[in-house]
Formats: sequence, C-alpha cells, structure tokens
Amino acid sequence: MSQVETEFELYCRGESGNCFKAALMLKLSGLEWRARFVDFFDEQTRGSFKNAVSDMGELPVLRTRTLTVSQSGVILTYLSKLTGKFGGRDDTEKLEILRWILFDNHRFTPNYASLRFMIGIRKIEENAVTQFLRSQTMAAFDVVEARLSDRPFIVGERPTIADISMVGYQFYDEATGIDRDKYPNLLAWLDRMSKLPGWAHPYDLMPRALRGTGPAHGPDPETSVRWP
Ligand SMILES: N[C@@H](CCC(=O)N[C@@H](CS)C(=O)NCC(=O)O)C(=O)O
Repeated sequence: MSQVETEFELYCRGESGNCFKAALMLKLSGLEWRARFVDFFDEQTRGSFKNAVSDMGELPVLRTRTLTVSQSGVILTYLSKLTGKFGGRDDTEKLEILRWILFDNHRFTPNYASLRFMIGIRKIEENAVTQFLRSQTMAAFDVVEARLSDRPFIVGERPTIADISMVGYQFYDEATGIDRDKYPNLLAWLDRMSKLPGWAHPYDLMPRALRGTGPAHGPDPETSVRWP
C-alpha cells in the first residue's frame, strides 16, 4: 500500500472500456488520480497480476492508501458514495442505477466489448461467434435506444454512474460491424455524455498497449507508470 503515491491509482489499460468507466468517473469527479498501466495483452503479466493484485484477474482495479477494489460497478459505487456525485438521490434511484449497472455488466458491455475485440482489434474473420455477439449486442442496443426515447440519461434528467458504466465501450472507434446511426437516441446520449465538464476520450486518460491501432493520441505506455 505504501507505494501508492496519489490518493487514487487505477490499474488499467487504454483499450479497456471497463477501465474507462472507472477512469471517467475519477476524471468527471475532479479527483486526483493516476493510471498504472498493466499490459493485459501479455499472458505472463496477466497471470502475475492475478496472483499479486486481484483474485479475479481482471482490470480495472482501484487502489487507495487503504483499499483495493475491483469490478467497475463496485468502483463506481464506491467513488460515488465517497464524493456524493453521480449517485441516486433516493432508494428508488439507487435501485434503478444498480439495475442498469447489472444490465450493463451482463449484457450491454460484454457482447459489444467481445465483438470489438474480435473484429476491431484482433481482426478475425466473421464467424458464428461474431454473428452471435453482434445479434446480442444489437438486442441490448435496442433496450438502451428505447430507454433513452423519453429521457436524456439512463435514470432520468441527470447523469449517474449508470451512464458512466454504460458508455464504457461507446467512445472507441474500432470496427464492430454495427451501424450505430440506427440508434439516434443512443448517439444523442453519447453526445451529451461527451459534453460533461471534464470528459476525455479513453485513449487520452489511459496508456494503451496497441498504439498502432486507432488515433495516435494519449499517454505512451513506455513512459507511463506501469505494473509490475
Ligand atoms: N465486470 C468486470 C469486467 C472486467 C473485465 O472483463 N476486464 C477485462 C479487461 S477489459 C479483463 O480483465 N479480462 C481478463 C483477461 O483479459 O484475462 C468489470 O466491470 O470490471
């Protein structure tokens, strides 16, 4: 714990929208934090990270001087409670936020993230798995499109950690084979989110391993704080 120099340290990589959820929350909340780059494309690093930092072997992990937390939904909830920002104002809103974070974690994010990884990053050929992931993603997009038909943000009139969770993978440009112009409410929501004071693109907040792909901006992993 003593090696944590800033109050908040986020173990992350730029390619990860799950990490972006936590990074965006830290940024929008105006907290002082630093990214600690973990190269999860390297199998050995992944293995030793699981042994040393997180029993679940997943990014993101947030470390403070007293606490180590994984699971983006838990990190968002923790930071929201700590700062009093982007949370629910009453039990109904709190439960609604939890409902959408769970939906995000089992349906909205994983299918889309896996599709982007296979098609946009690994550039594998279209196959039965990518087709399945795309159909699942589009079904989840339909749910969100309908939800946003009569409100600007997922819970209502103001952004919450449900929105911060759900936009995790939405600002990446890598190909997925999904035409997002078919989801105008979703696009308008992303536009609103990107106009929140302090918003930044994931590649500007976190170092990424694959700097050859996508726009060439953001911190260089070679000169960033790294794990181990
Ligand atoms: N539900 C988790 C999902 C985290 C997750 O899937 N993280 C990926 C990186 S984006 C990971 O660490 N995968 C394990 C691996 O690549 O071995 C969360 O929201 O934090």
